[in-house]
Formats: sequence, structure tokens, C-alpha cells
Amino acid sequence: MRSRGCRAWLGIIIALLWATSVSLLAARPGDGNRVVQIRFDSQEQLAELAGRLDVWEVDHAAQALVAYVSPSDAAWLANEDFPHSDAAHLNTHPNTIPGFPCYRTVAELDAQLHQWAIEYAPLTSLFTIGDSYEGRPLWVMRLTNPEIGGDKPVFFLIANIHGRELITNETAMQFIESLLKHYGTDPNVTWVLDHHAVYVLVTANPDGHVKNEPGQPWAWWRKNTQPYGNCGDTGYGVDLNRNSSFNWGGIGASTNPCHETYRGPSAASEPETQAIQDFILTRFPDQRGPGDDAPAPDDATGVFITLHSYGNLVLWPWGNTYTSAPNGAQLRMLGTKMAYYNGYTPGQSSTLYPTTGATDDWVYGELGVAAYTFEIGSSADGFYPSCSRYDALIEPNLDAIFYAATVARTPYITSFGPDTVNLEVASDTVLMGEQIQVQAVISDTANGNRPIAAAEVYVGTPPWDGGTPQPLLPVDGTFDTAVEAVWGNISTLGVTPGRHLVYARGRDVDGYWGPVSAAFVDIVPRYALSLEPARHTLSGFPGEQVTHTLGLSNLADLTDTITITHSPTQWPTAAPSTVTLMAGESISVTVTVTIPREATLLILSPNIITLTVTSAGDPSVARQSVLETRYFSQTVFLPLIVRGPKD
Ligand code: 0X9
Ligand code: ZN
Repeated sequence: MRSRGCRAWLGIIIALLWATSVSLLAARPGDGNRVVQIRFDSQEQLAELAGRLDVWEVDHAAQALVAYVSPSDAAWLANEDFPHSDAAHLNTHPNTIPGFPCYRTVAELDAQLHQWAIEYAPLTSLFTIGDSYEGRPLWVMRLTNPEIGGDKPVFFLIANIHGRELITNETAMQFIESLLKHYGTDPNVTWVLDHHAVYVLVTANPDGHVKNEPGQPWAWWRKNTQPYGNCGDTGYGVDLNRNSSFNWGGIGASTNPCHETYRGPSAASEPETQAIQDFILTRFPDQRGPGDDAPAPDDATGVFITLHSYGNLVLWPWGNTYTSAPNGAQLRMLGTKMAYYNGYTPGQSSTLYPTTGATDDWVYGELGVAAYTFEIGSSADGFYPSCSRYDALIEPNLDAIFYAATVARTPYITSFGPDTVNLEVASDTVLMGEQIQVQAVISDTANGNRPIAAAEVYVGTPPWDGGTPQPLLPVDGTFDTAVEAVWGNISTLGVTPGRHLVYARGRDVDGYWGPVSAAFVDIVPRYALSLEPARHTLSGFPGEQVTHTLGLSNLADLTDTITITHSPTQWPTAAPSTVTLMAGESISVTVTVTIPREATLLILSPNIITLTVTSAGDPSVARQSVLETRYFSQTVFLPLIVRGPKD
């Protein structure tokens, strides 16, 4: 574990030394800042612009970008002969945040997380992974069913690395809420939280978020708030998406503390970066060798997504080079799958513009974990989308994020496999040992339309826990197309009564199994009995016979012969030994106990027996009742005689 304190001090010292040398160059964003459109001629020019400016949009086809520039940036653009003009289509005078009630403040986000942590315990746990520069806790919520153990694959979602990207916090919150609200009722949410561990850091840059909260005049605050240079009131801070320690300090990151892409004085100089990196190191194994071209193995585990806005993009490493990452084809496959769900444009992040020190590059570069950036929303939405756009922006992302969570066990394999959709079991309840009719559609339409080759289903125990597969067959008789309707009559032999998940999945011709899709089924015992009451006490005088009367019912749809036994008895006891009941029939069972005459003399204990009724149809189906017989002794009334009128 790295020492945060030492690094912070080292960072400040370096910053002080360094700031004196660069302060004359420093742009000072503030009054006079403009949103401009800039034309570029080459990738090199794009990289140069993105390395210095706060780039909001890139239109590669038109070779133009939109950036937020300070007067000194504008002077530099003029000096460097970059044609630029005011970007008139952007609304630079929007309402205040109070006019945007759909965006919660950091305080409101934290309060909601705390409420969920209580309301949904033990499915949730909430903890801090460190503090921001200004001392705000970085809250991470863990969502998983703790009653199911084992090594759970990890999916980690973070949002709001950039303070002004307000829709990202809300997306993370809606994702949490959709899991909490649907656990136990939606079978897919249920299996994911049963078998995977989901972590969400809703506000990675709370100080930057708070800067945006007062509304007009907009802060457009992107960075954290740790000041390093002489940047005035508005231009300071470190771009946390340039501060990560993998390939830190190269292309697409500024050395100027007043620039919006300032990389910080050293790799992971910022407390937010350190907290996130340290936490991630505890959650994911290191699965990649040290070289830039060392791939993680195909069965590498874990998925990480960092939410940004805007651009309608799904991006993956590398960010610093156009060369594809060693797991490039695999990162592309999962990225393209997620883009299928949210409708965004998938691509390697450097194709937007080159960057170094981005969070996703660190997660993949350091550990080999599949890591992605989503840029939520279009240029018309900007950083403060109208609240009327809230649902439209968030909902498709919930599907994309949830997909990522479903493949977290082996994303580089599972994302290649087809999806199982419309899984249905013919009936929610199935008699134990009887077959379940299952049908589903296996679809490779989001995976390049490769033909489906197989499908299978598991009852109760999923594939990764050693469950037994049962085949599903193509409805049209042959597996040969990219979309196949499948069906099967599935055995439930050996599955215990109760509520279970049924897991189905498909495999394509290249041998990749896709993620499972689940449905609930209640296995009900074929034979069922009820015996009432569960406990019965009677008293009588020594020498008397007392009769316990119980209600016995055959709850099954079949005739059943029921054996009646009881545990050893001290006193003579008479009970029927078998009884045959028609389906649904009820009778009274009488158990007669004779109280010994000498009970008082010998001071006998009460006679307690356990009566057991057992189904002959299914000997595992049994019910019990405890019958207690007591006796009245002559001394029983004495206390009443010797007591005074009132105690
Ligand atoms: O520049 C950024 O940090 C991201 N865009 S944003 O508008 N949200 O600021 C894009 C980063 C792309 N690079 C990597 N993800 N590596
Ligand atoms: Zn961002």
C-alpha cells in the first residue's frame, strides 16, 4: 500500500517548484471563456489541441472539435493559426442547477446511498475508500447477496471523475436502484447479485461536482480542486482522467496546472486517484504482464466502467496510442456489445483523441481487467442535459452496464457468446421430479451474427458451480442460424423443493457460451401433508385416558398412504399406524394416552412424544406434532388454599 501522505507532500513540493517555472505560460480560465469550434487538419493537430484544451466534442469527418477556451487559449489558437469560431449551437447560458431538479447534489447523493444501505441491508454495504482533496468521503456501495459465498467476480462502476458531468452520477444511482428494486423479483438481477459482486462509486470527484452545484454562472468545473499553479479562482485543479499512474504524463495531458487537462505534478498525485487505484488493487487480481503488449489470459476476470459525458461513445484502451491493446479484439467485442445496448458508437479511446493517465487505461494496463469509458449523451445534451432527457439518456445505459455485470466472470470469453432472450418456463410451479417445459431464443445478432450451435439449461445450480447441463433443442430442428428458438422438457429430478433459478445459455459455432439468462421456478413436492397443531398439551387424572386429536390432510393431487409413528413413550399410547387419504382429503387422527395410576406417587414427568406422519409416495415428505400429556396431582389445588386473598 502506497503512503498517501508522503505522495501528497511530494506532489505539493514538486508543484511549488514547478509552478514558478510555468506560471507565465498558464492559461487562466474564468471571465471571457468561450465555447468555440476549432478546425484541425491532421491527427497530430487533434492530439496537440486535445493535449492543451478542454475538448468537449470531436467531429472526425468534419475535422472539427468543440472546446471550452480561456482568453489565453484563444490567443494561442490565433497564434498557431487554428481557425476557430464561437460554437453557437451550444447553450452557454443554461438555467441553474435549481432549475435542474433531476440532478442531485453530492449531499443528496450521499444521503440516498446511506438510506439504501439501511433499507436494503444486507444486500448492500456502504464504505469509504478515502477522501477527496477537500475531505469529502468517496463512498462505494457494494451490492451482492452475502448469504451466497464463494469467490465472486467483480464488476466496478465509477462516475463523475469529471465534476461537471452530472448525468453520470444519476446513471450510477439509477443502476444501483434498478438492482435493489428488482432483486428477488427479476431473475436476472437476482442471479447477478447472488453470484457476482457489484461495486459502485457514484461520485469520484465530489469537490468538482460541488463546484457545479451553485449553477449560474456555470463553473463547468471538470478537475478536482487541488491548486498547484497560480491559476486564479477558476482554473486550478488536476484532471483526474489524466492523473492515473499507468503511462502517466504523455500525450493528451497538459503540464500546465491551469489547463483543463492538467495531469498533476506526478502520477496518482491526487487523493481521489490514489483512493480509486488502491481500492481497485484490492478487488481485482493482476492478470497482465508488465509489457504494453502482454495480453491478459482469455479467462481474465472483472469488468470496470467509468462514466463520463458526453459524446454517445463506448471507449476502451489504449488511449495513448492507435495501436490496439493486447486484448484489443476482446475489448472490442465487449465494447461493441455494450454499444449495441446503449446505441453508442464503439471505438478505441485514442480514436476520439489521444490521452494518457486515464482511469480505464490504468485499470486495463495495470491489471488486464476489461475497462471502459462511456461518454453519455449527445452534443445537444452537453454537460447539463435538460431533465426531460434524464430517462432517455440513462435507460439505455442501464442495459449496457447490466450486460457488463453479467459477463464479469470471464468478459473476454463470455461477451463473444450469444445472448439468451425471452427465456420462459411454461409454469411457475412444477411438481418435484416432473419436467419443466423451457423455451428461449438464442441470438447472436449483437455478436456478428454467427450461427448458434448449442443451447443448454441448468436447474438450481449454475454452470460455474458445477450444475448439470440439460440440452435445449432448436424448434426448427437444426442449429444453423444466428437466431434460434429453442425448447426442452427439463428434468427436475434431485432438485429440492423450493424456489430455484433456471439458467439458460447458448453457444455459437466458434464455441463461445454467452452469459446465462434466468427464470424462477418453484419446485413443489409431489406429495404434501399437513398435520395440525404442531404442539398439543392435555392433562388428566392418574388412571385416566386422554385423547389428542390432530388434523391430517393430504395436500397432493394423488392418493397417498401415510404412515403414523411416534417416538418412545413411557405411558401406554394408542395411535393408528397407517391411513390412506384421497387427494385433498382430511381426517382426524386420535392418539390416546393412558396416564399411569401411580403417577402422583412416583412423581412422574409428563409424557412427551413426537408424532410423525410420513408420505409413502415420497418418504422425504413428513410432518410432526409434539404431544404432551400431564396429570393432575392432589397437591395441585393446595397453593390456592394457602394463598391469602390477594398477593
Ligand atoms: O478527455 C477525457 O478525459 C474524456 N472525455 S471527456 O469529455 N469526458 O472529458 C475522454 C477520455 C478518452 N480516453 C480514455 N478513456 N482513455
Ligand atoms: Zn469526462
